[in-house]
Amino acid sequence: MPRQVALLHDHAPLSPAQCTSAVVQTVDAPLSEVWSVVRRFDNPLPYKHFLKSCRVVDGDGDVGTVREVSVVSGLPAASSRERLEVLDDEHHVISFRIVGGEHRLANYTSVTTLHEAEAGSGTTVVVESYVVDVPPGNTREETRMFVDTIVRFNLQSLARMFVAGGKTCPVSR
Ligand code: A8S
Repeated sequence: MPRQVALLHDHAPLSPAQCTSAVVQTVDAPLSEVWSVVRRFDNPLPYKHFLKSCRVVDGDGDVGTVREVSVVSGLPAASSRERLEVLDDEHHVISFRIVGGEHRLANYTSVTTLHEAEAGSGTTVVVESYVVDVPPGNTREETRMFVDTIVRFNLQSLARMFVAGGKTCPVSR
């Protein structure tokens, strides 16, 4: 990872009660197209399939905007209230922080950055990192595995939006 990118995803200093990780996903589409999806803090449902609904409760999509999302059943969560912390259209950086809701991920902050795989390649590299408190009764490893799974699932869904004419592939076979 280039130094500039690594710095954006450096969540140190970390307390023993926190954990951090990052997921990297390539997307077979130009950066501008991927950014137009990722930058929409008010509309995460197209690629975050664990979410059932999203409602903006404050703001107009700029930094400071707060959204309330509800989560599909089967997860140890019902809802989350999230605040947009960074939206940088020039450097393709978006970051949000969880400020409330019914779930186990206290003090969650994520940073997502987009990069051109190679100049003019038409392929985008998405890097998403996070830091979160380790919930009571869980280990760091358990927490990392749980959150990595959600983030990886989201980024894989994002990548699938851009294959086969923009349609998500069916899961059945
Ligand atoms: C995101 C990332 C995460 C979302 C998690 C990790 C969450 O929406 C889900 C389950 C939970 O237990 C926590 O970018 C929470 O959305 C799907 C409700 C926050």
